[in-house]
Amino acid sequence: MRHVEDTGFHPSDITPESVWLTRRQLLRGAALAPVALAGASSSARAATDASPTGAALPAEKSLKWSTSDTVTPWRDITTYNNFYEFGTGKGDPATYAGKMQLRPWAVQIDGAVRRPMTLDIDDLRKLAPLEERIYRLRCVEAWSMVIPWTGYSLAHLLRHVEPTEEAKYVTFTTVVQPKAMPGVAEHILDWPYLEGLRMDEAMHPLTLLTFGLYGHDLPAQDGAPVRVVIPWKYGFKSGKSLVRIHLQPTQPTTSWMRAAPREYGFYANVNPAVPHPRWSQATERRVGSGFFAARIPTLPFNGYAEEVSSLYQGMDLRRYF
Ligand SMILES: Nc1nc2c(c(=O)[nH]1)N[C@H]1C(S)=C(S)[C@@H](COP(=O)(O)O)O[C@H]1N2
Ligand SMILES: [Mo]
Repeated sequence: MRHVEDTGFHPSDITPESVWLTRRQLLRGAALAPVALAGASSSARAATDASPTGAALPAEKSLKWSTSDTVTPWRDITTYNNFYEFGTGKGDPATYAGKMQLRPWAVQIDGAVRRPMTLDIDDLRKLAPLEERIYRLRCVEAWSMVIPWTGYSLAHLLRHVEPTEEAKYVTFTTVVQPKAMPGVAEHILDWPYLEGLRMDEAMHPLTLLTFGLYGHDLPAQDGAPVRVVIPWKYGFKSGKSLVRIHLQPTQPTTSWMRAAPREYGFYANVNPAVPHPRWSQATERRVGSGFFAARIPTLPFNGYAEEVSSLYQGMDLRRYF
């Protein structure tokens, strides 16, 4: 699949991850192997709780950046996840992620910077004041949530390492812990999970380096101890459990681009105008509002057009999907 030339964009090429995976698994002639549910830790058990668990993470509430949409319940945010290192089922991350090793944890920031460094997670967290911001997250599979995230703008960290003129793109590398992650043995994607942004996207104040949700530490299944959240893009851009942030002159090839280049582009801006042949991208289902609840219209840039559309002025967003 990865040798297929990218001949440009066709609306019919956009396939939700689940459909694409089914096809890929059929091609491989194998379903995902069942994995024993041994030793699920307290963190995994906590995922079934109705209210927040884990260490409190005090933060200033941000009115400026927050949406007023009804917030998705904690239980849904922590039990309905995509984190393929733990398997492709929505419940797999909550079941298995408790085995993840979260300390010690360091994040390396390097590449086109004057001050490359490796920061311990506890120092990284203190680099800038924490804010709670309520952002939407919309998966390419057309489900969405409204989540009170805690973090600070990634721009604080990027300025701290002093990017050089060569820094045009950012690559996010996420952790691989084969013993804790049953999905890693399955070649669902090329691990580690890689994502990326253009430098101006990474510097946009909405791009959040995220340490918590609901005022508590991120549960492992939501990307502990640190992830990125880019609210105007499809959820797959939001890499979880980051270990490296690399600045570079060229556009990175992300894991999803490598897996299915005609289906997953680098930009992945939420765009209701581009339909899928079997279902529209124009609406979404809010997780937690009931499976049969009315679908709601998806907004361009996931509702953040006012803040970010200027980043793409003059670009053909059908070509750069
Ligand atoms: N490392 C890693 N990060 C990841 C993924 C993944 O499989 N592995 N899935 C992505 C996808 S497709 C989505 S929709 C969001 C889901 O985030 P949530 O489970 O916190 O809602 O995480 C993204 N980050
Ligand atoms: Mo997703």
